[in-house]
Amino acid sequence: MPTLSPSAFQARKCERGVGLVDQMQAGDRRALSRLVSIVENGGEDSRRALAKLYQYTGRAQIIGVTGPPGAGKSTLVNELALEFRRRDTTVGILAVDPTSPYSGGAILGDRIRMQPLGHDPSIFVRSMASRGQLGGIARATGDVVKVLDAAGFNKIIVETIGAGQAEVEIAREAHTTVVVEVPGLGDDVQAIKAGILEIADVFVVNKADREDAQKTQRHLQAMMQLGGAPREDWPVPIVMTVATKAQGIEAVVDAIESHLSHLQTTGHFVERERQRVEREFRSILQGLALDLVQERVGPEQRAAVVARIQARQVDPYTAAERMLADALGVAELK
Ligand SMILES: Nc1nc2c(ncn2[C@@H]2O[C@H](COP(=O)(O)OP(=O)(O)OP(=O)(O)O)[C@@H](O)[C@H]2O)c(=O)[nH]1
Ligand SMILES: [Mg+2]
Repeated sequence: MPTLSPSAFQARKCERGVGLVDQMQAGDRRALSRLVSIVENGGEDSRRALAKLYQYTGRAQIIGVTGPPGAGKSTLVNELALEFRRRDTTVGILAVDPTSPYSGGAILGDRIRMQPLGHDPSIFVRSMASRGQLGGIARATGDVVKVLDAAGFNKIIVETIGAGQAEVEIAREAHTTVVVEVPGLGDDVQAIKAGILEIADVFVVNKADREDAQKTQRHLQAMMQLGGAPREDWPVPIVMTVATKAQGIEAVVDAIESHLSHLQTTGHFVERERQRVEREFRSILQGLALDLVQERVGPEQRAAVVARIQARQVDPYTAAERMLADALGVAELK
């Protein structure tokens, strides 16, 4: 068998990624799964596939579902998906792995819990397996969302645990963020993370079958009143649910749909999209610049510069400018 040179091998793989986009557009589910994996792994294959499918994106409503561990997010997402299907809406679901990549328990848990959806071709479920490097998960999640968007799913639900920076970043990418709270996490206002108010478009108090659910609802109301005028003129609704009994689910879906119409009729939708596209373009530019430097400046040379910065022989601003200029083959950046 003739062996391919690394670059020819690379080229063939890329072509395959691009060909998969056509197959996916034609409704091929396996092509969709493969594309999701390619994009999750990142790199050149992923970039090419994304470049090809980008033209088909921008149609789905992206819904973030976040909240503390064990709040019932997956149970809720499962029910939301079923309700969307009853309304003839197709749904892609991404569960961002809340645990370390070594345990695998939560991933399996999510798969099993979401299994009833697995047989419906209008629902696609995927768990993001690994946290990867810092910030990597946010990048990978955004890219997989694009694949699902291009595949034509009307709603894309992304489940994350509302704690770290990556989750906040993912929430910023969503059109509508649902924050799930549960009763009994503590009675003081501090127990509900302050940052959560900034990202919530819909509050869900899940496990409303438990004592103190009303108290949690009152807390959220009080916090929002303290927060002043509603952001984007949207009064954030609080919906009580018992996800395990499918109670309150219709009200959550109604709230998600109302939020979308609100964004659209007020012009906030277009503005959010503009900000998102700009952020994304900037981060792609940054990534490319970094890749370029890493390709053209060897690791020893980069390490030497880091050592000189550490020894205060050069400042990092000047060093970065010089290194980028070197990589670009120009005498000076400005
Ligand atoms: N009593 C009660 N239990 C619920 C409710 N919703 C979910 N649960 C239970 O809470 C537990 C956690 O549910 P999950 O849906 O896995 O919660 P999660 O937020 O996705 O969990 P992580 O992804 O691990 O953070 C499960 O045992 C559910 O059966 C509810 O409304 N009431
Ligand atoms: Mg979960």
